[in-house]
Amino acid sequence: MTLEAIAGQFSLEGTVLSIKPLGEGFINDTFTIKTGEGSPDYLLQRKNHLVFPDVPAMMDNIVAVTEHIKKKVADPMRETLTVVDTKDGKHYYKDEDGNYWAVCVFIEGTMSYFTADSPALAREGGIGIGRFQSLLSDFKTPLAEVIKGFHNMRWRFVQWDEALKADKAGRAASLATEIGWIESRREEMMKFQSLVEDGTIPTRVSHNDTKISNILFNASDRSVLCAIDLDTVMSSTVLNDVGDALRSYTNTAAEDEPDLSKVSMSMDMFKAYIEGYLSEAGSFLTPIEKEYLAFSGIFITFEQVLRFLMDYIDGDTYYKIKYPEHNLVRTHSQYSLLESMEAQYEEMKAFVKQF
Ligand code: GN1
Ligand code: MG
Repeated sequence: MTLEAIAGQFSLEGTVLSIKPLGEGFINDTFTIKTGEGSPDYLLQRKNHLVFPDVPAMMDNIVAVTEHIKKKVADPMRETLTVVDTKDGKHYYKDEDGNYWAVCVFIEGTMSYFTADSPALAREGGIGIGRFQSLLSDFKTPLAEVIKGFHNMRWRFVQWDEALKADKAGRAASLATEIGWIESRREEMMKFQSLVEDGTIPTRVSHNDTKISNILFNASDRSVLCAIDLDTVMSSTVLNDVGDALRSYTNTAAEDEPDLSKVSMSMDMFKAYIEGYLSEAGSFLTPIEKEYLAFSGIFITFEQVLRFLMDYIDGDTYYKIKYPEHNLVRTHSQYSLLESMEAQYEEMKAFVKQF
């Protein structure tokens, strides 16, 4: 089926002029649909149903959450995503090959970034996620768990142990050092997981994939507009959002930078992100959540090292790769970031304490 025919399934305004690939998502394939003057442009996505086993439930989550946000903001068409239904009223289209497709309105006058180039941008990013969580703090509808145990370290270690045992690509023997990075931190990470499981750290609606490229900024003044890529919106802890954002905004290099001397955690970016975040979220966070803000960056960066390494061990089945060793390079790069965070942990904690 052509992209034009797929786009034709949705209730679009205007005439489709072109459909072109966009962006660098690791999971889904994204296209921009341009229409004529006077009608909006759109984003068309093929949702990866190997990663998201229940796309209809995921789309229900996204619609529920965005409708909730729309009721509260000044400009509902810009301050969150707008899902466009198919002509027969579904939030997705399933094609003849079993692929799932979804469309949302393209928001004009916005920018997105792959790395934070200034503390001001990091501060805005923090405001964006703090506001997102705050807008959803009274959201009561149960949300589907779109990916089982997404940031659940107990489950990640179950997968990890299985991956090592299966050793599908025959790579484990050559990875003793990297495997050691994971094992030496298992206990520390599980300790945090226990606090989530016993309710010490509360569960709230969170985004779960808050890297900077998943946030839109206004092109005019680089102020934050909204969080996009809502595929992983679920109940988890807000610390997962902060942690994943810290992993992204504070990194002085790209996530897959092969030159490890370029990779480190920027304390300036950390401070700016936390300041922005707490200006919105400070009012609803519990003291224990605040206490773990600095650790959240370490937790999610560790998880990312584990996930990239596990995918390499599995034979590169989850993340899209651009070259054969890509997942291993990502593993090393994220591990350098993790070590840099660990080295600056006391300073991070001391900064958060002032709030
Ligand atoms: C994926 O979907 P995307 O590209 O925004 C992944 C995140 C990882 C990220 C690493 C559903 O994000 O969890 O942190 O890659 N999303 C999923 O860049 O696994
Ligand atoms: Mg995503």
